Amino acid sequence: MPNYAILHEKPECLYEDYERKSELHRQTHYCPGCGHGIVHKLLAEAITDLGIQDRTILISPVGCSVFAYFYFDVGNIQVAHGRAAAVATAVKRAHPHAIVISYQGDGDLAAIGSAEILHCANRGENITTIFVNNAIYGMTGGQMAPTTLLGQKTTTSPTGRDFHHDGAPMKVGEMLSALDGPTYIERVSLGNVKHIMAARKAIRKALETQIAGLGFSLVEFLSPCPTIWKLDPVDAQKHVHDVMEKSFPLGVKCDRTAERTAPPEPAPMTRLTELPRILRLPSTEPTPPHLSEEPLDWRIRVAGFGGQGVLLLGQLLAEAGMDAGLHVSWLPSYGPEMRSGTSNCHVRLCSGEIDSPVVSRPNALLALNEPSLRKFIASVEPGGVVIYNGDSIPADCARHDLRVVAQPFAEIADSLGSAKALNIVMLGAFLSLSHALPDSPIEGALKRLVKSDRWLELDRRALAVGRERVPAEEFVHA
Ligand SMILES: Cc1ncc(C[n+]2csc(CCOP(=O)(O)OP(=O)(O)O)c2C)c(N)n1
Ligand code: SF4
Repeated sequence: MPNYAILHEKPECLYEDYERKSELHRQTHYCPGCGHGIVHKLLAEAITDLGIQDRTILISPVGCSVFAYFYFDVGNIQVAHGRAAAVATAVKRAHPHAIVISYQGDGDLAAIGSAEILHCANRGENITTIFVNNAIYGMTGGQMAPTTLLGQKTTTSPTGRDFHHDGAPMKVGEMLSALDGPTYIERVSLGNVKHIMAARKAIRKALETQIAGLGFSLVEFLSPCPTIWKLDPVDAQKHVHDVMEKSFPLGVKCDRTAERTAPPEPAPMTRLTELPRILRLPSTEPTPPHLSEEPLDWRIRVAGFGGQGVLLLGQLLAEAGMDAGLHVSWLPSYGPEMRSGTSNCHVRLCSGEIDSPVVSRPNALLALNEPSLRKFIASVEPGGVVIYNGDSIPADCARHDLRVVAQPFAEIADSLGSAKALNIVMLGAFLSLSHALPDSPIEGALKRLVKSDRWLELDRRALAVGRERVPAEEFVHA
């Protein structure tokens, strides 16, 4: 009997139960013998052992590893194909103390995301990239990747990759190391146990590089994809060792850790709530509600047709909110048409930090037309505000738990000089009803965003009329 115990235990950093599928709580979605599973384990162990689980943010784009967030018990962001390095940059800059890891396949990193990774590495962003090179697009069924080997058959190179037609396999590790920006890049392999142990060390070194603030690190894994290669797991691993390692030499491609130093600690950001906001408002105005003790959290959806000024209305709210010292976000969403397509935007005005710019449960809806009212009214939070450009709310949309104002705002705007000022009349109505913002930041935002004097004058009148038409205390239940 051996005098040691074999432990099958997961690193803390992996969830105990994977909730992706109710019937498969202990199983990942990876094929048997897939390299992603091994890389996940090595990465999870390193995160746990280095004690960084609570501050790790894993960025996974599209590819077979798209479900990484079901497995890693860390902060997770799932991003569009190829965009991991760009998102990782943003996250790291916004949260310098987080450990930010982008986890990317070769299709993702070396094809669609090649520009992102190149510039991220060149800027020396202090992030770590886990690059899983299986020489193929796995998730989409086996198309040729930039790293596909010469002669390798794929669905898009059925007779084998041909140098004269398709160029040479891209050596990402060497290519990025030729830049001065990166600090540490190593190519490792999952081709046998000895190499897996070396890969284990490389992940740790890459993460330690980031923890020490020394800049960009990347580990490239030569990784088996038995399913698409049409090999059994053992032969696929052998293929990594016997074939892939010949085309992609293993080893450290650059290690500048000894010559790099961490930049000075970033100064803590002044929180907007700590700014002397009262100085920024005329002293004659009453203290607006957002400066009172009450936390403020306006989640506003503005919706209508393109050309109705939907986005400008949202921008005015966000700009004015910013001037009033609030945390704000403005997220436009529109179709490809320049005119008459649907258009809407999400606006948040908060006294605290904003968790997400997406407003899926608004407490205010400004609907500039009927289709938008129909589309969004059900999502408004009970007690929320609805301002609707129409004589009355259609009976089948009625809700009795909302504060609703329905008026022919376009006609009102038309009587002032142009139906196009509809958005500003509605803004006035909303401000009057909600007290969301005081006058002076709104005037400042109007002056900045409305460039022509003629329109500025008209919009000022439209704002005033909108306020008058909806006195603060007046509202109806639809
Ligand atoms: C913008 C965009 N283009 C194309 C796709 C289709 N697509 C999904 S995954 C993938 C390639 C995945 O290959 P790789 O990054 O090597 O990861 P693997 O699946 O091999 O792990 C492609 C082309 C997509 N999802 N989004
Ligand atoms: S297709 Fe390939 S990369 Fe994707 S899970 Fe299966 S073995 Fe892994």
